[in-house]
Amino acid sequence: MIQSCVTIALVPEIKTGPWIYWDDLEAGMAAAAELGFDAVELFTASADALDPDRVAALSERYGLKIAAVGTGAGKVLHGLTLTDPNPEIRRKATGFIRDMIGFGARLGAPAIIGSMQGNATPGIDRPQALAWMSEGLNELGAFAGKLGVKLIYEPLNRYETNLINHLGDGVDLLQSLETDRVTLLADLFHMNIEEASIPETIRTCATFIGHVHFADSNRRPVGFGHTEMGEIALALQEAGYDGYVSAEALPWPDPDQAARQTLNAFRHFFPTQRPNP
Ligand SMILES: [Mn+2]
Repeated sequence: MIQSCVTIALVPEIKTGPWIYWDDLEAGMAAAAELGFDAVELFTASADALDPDRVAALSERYGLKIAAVGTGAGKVLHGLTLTDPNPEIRRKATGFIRDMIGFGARLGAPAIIGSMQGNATPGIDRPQALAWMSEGLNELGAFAGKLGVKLIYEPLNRYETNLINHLGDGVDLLQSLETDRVTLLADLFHMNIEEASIPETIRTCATFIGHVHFADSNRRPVGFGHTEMGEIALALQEAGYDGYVSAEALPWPDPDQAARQTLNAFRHFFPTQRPNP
């Protein structure tokens, strides 16, 4: 069953970004539940920014699952990536993500590695950077497995990383790992920039896709851009994808309308996916 999800950003230092609800966990969850979302995805400053018991209690109260937790704050706030040439920084990046995996696992939620994958920086060749990333993913994937959760790796568009920009290359990377606990994130905004055909790529890579970021061509909520979502939604359903489609989209024109637009789009494109439509 494909389920609907909406993002909540809880990092005070970050004022703009592709998240629908902002700053107040309970208000965001109450609004998401009121509209009828199945789950929320959380973007927090660190693993100890929220008490997992409190999140679990809110999850229970509002009937919302925790779909995933983002790790991007490790890069944005602390400059940590898995591919930094400095081994001390790579070690800290791994530790930051390890803690986030632990936090998510308390809620049954996988952690997402997006911007913390970093880049092949000047002077470092891409194979070396990919080797460092594989090292990190192997260690972190095994750790996630021990805690009973998956780890989600997200290919990003060329303006955000020079490592993996296509889902197909993400599949090759995953197949080269020692761990089988890592899945791919299909972010429809990144894919709109990079893939020749989003539906075709979804069909080819379907068994590796563990999470979907649901956004239009311009990162606005689905329906506010020019991505042809019908074929994409069909490809996900025909491929038997049974995870979340999570609105990692700009809060345009405002969080409430962005959330409504997303849920309307979800119900339109995935009409048979909800038990109680
Ligand atoms: Mn994303």
